[in-house]
Amino acid sequence: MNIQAVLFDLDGVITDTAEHHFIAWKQMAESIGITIDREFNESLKGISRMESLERILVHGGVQDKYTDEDKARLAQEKNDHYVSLLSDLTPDHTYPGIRELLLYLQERNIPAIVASASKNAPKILNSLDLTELFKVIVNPEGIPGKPSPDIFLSGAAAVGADPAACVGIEDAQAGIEAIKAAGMYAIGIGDANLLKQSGADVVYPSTKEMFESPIWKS
Ligand code: B16
Ligand code: MG
Repeated sequence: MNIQAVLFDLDGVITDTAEHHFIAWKQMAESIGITIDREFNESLKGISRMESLERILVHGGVQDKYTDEDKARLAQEKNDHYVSLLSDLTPDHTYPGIRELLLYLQERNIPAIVASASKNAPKILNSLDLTELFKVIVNPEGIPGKPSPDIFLSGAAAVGADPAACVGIEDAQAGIEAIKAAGMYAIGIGDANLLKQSGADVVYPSTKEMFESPIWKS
């Protein structure tokens, strides 16, 4: 495959912020009497902030109790807490093989793109000292979230790449579905059973094995 661009999910692929999201959502949920656990948190991976809040309200059986204004305030509270937890993030928190893969792509003039649902992506990339290695960071504002293909299609369009010649990398089922709906080759990171169900073309247990894969040389 002659790769024209590589699109990276952020949370769960470039670094591990799922735990930070979990701590912040758990505290917000508890403040309105809802308990969430790590298993439930799995269903929030790759899902936008407001959609995550909706899922938590449904989980607590209170989806009709809050106005749009209340929801905006709850999401803001969660995000303020989440951002405060991110202050300990350093380049050492980058997953193994990611910086090496980005340098490898840069040497070959293959654009690397961030296709994340997170509005905090620019902040996180700065903390990891990775901003310069990406050609484009897709702004998810106003774009339909994963599993819709839009975030990935928008990233490919920004560098004029043919989606069929793009590779997408994701840790979440919704993200793999989005990559496949965009017509791209999908690399999953994590649970092979789960991610293959969503259509992943290949799955690696971690980013370390992904970087060592012959896939980049083909
Ligand atoms: P924010 P990804 C996603 O990032 C996270 O997996 C998901 O848990 C989070 O709710 C979403 O970003 C929005 O993040 O609240 O920072 O805008 O996996 O698409 O990189
Ligand atoms: Mg992710």
